[in-house]
Amino acid sequence: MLSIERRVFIQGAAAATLATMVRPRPLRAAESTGPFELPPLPYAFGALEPSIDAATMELHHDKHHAAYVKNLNDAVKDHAKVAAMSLEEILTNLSELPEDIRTTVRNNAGGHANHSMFWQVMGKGGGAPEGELKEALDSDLGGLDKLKADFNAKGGKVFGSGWVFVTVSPEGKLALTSKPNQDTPIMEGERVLFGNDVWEHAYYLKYQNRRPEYLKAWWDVVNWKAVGERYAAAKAGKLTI
Ligand code: MN3
Repeated sequence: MLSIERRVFIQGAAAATLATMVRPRPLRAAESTGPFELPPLPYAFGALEPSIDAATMELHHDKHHAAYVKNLNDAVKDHAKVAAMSLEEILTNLSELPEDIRTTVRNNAGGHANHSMFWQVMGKGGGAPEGELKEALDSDLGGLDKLKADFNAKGGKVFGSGWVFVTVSPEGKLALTSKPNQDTPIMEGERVLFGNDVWEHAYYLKYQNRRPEYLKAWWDVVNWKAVGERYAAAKAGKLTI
């Protein structure tokens, strides 16, 4: 015969099991079923208004970025060796990946890396470049005003989807570049200091076809503190994506 304590325990355990069964699963932006996860947006969807509207941010993070993560997880599902690699390792070793998943992984690992960086380098009240970062912007890119003009001109020339990036060498030297689709300078062994997404999904709801207006407004939400931290990390050899 069961002791009272034991019966209470069993009843409690059964109730707990039932509760687990009927409780709805928590809703998440992306149901992650693989090694790669969607990083949470580090601010509210509306935090970058009016430069970037809340609806664009929600779609861009919760749908577009989430899709890159899901597609990447699906692609590596039957490739344990690739699934065990870091995002950075994958992006710097694309030519060694199995051919049947190479293009899918290129697009979606690139998209995952690019957007993970993108959320991080934006924010409200991002201040101004300081210290070594400011010195490098001045000496390598002609200062912030010239950088903005050159960066926006490059962004305006990207045909279709792509990104504009400022890369940073291990010595802290900066350079301006653009890439098509979800490619990233990481694929050539370089490091990305920051970048802007010029695909229409990044701005179309608010700016429609006026990409130059979006490019101009975007500078108001660059988080220079975060960029400064990435600059220091790059010089310390610790910047990955
Ligand atoms: Mn995008």
